[in-house]
Amino acid sequence: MRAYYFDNLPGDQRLPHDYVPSRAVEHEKLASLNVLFWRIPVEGYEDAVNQVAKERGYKNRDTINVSKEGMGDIYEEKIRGFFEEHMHEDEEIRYILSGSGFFDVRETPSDTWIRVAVEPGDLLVLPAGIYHRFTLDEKNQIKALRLFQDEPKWIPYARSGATDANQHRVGYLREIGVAP
Ligand code: KMT
Ligand code: NI
Repeated sequence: MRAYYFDNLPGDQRLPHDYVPSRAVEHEKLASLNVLFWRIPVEGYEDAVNQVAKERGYKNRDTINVSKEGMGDIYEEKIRGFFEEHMHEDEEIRYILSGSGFFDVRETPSDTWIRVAVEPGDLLVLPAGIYHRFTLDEKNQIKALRLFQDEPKWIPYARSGATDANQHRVGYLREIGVAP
């Protein structure tokens, strides 16, 4: 996983959008936004992923294959949807099995995008309430385990005045010390 500030230039979302020179983002910065990260080699990943799942109470999982082949007719629509800025009322937990892509997360309070480039072996946890989006990169394929605590709740809430007031959003801002 590599994280850096998104350059905000227009153009294909699948391009890196890295400043020149790159403006790297340290793992400590991500930690201060409550974004968690583990490296677990894919070869024999089961035990280590099970251990994290046990510690954090992730009882359910499935696999998602984001690619034209994996999704068929809904592919373009899904790609657009993933890239619309949104939040969830639960954590978004992804363990990358193959392929690669970009999770963009909002740094708060600056409201700037941080781009997190993920690759196989990365386990990323986005906290409930964080504004984020996802895109494939130019390789156009990613396969990931999606973990969740109880019943999967995939509802994306597009950023709006309503999500700014959502209790999970407000709770998140309190947790990272941005709201009183
Ligand atoms: C999501 O919710 O944005 C996704 O599941 C993206 C694909 S998982 C790498
Ligand atoms: Ni999401």
